Amino acid sequence: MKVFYSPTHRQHAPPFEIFDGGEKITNFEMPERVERILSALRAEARYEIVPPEDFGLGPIEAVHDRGYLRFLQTAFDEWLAEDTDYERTALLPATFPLPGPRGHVPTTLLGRAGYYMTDLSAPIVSGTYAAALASANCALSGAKALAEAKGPTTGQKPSSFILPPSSFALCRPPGHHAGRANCAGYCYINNAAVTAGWLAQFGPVTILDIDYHAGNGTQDIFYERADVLTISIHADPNFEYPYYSGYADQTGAGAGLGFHQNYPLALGTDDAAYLSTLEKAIERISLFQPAFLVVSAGMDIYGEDPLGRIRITREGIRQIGQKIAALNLPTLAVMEGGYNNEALGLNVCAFLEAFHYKTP
Ligand code: OKP
Ligand code: ZN
Repeated sequence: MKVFYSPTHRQHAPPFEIFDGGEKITNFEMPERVERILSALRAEARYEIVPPEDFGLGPIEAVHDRGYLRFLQTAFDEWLAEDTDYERTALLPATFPLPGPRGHVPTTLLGRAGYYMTDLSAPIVSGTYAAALASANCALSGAKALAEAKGPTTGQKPSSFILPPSSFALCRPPGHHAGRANCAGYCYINNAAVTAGWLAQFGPVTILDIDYHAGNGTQDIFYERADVLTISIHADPNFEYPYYSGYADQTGAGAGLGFHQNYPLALGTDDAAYLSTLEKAIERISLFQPAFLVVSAGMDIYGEDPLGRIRITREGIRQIGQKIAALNLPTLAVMEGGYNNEALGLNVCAFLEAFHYKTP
């Protein structure tokens, strides 16, 4: 299986995040995460680690607001250019707009920071934009590998393979909390959404988000679209971040009504309860009959995750992978969260196990 990875992620290493209650802590979303995954994958011969191709801004601008992307690109340097004497390592806003009409985008840096940054867990540092672009390119490269293997014009599966093609994008920073015009929760560019938007030119796409946290950015981006079915299984937002999105009654709007589905989970959910929820999600996907599946693969569902509060075991993660692979769709897994660095590599390997391309 091809794994798309770029060392550019290391340029994004925020020195802190502001946690619950305002505590300033070491950022959970650190470079070590993907370096650990990479070494676990390298230990198994069946993973081929390859660098991403550069897709340019086209596919990113197809799902993100241009003003927002421009802000991501220039905010840190603009900040450094300002004449102030306090230490500037990671940009965060201190003001936020109320929901409602967002007509005015302020021209000042701090005005735009509050406008485009919706919480305190997505600080912008000097290398954030470069790392976020490389991360999106990893996902797009993984998608291109699927589209090529599947044959974009005929839509036929290559007959010489037992399983449909699959690939893994070792993305960092993650993406599923990034909305059309905002960063949040360690996410800046929505890698899965960019990729699904790009794949949608070849046929209907499903994004299945199994990260512990609701994929609110993905929900936002495709909420009114019927060609991309978005599904998220996650901790109930009533008690967990991102709090305001991910509820079961949020099912899409306009042309997209019925094409978004949330499956909130109770505190302490175990393997059996999780797997029966996953069955329902899989039934919904089968009904939709997508040409491609993009999995937002967060490993923070793991019982020993420092941010997660459900109790999925590594064996459970393996079974989740098996059930998803049994859909028999060309599948791109995109890395999202997962913060138990010691366990992360083996958890990813367990998830990917059932997706291996088998030639007869
Ligand atoms: C990103 B991903 C809540 C603090 C929230 C942000 C979490 C972002 C998770 N106790 N901090 O979905 O893994
Ligand atoms: Zn998460």
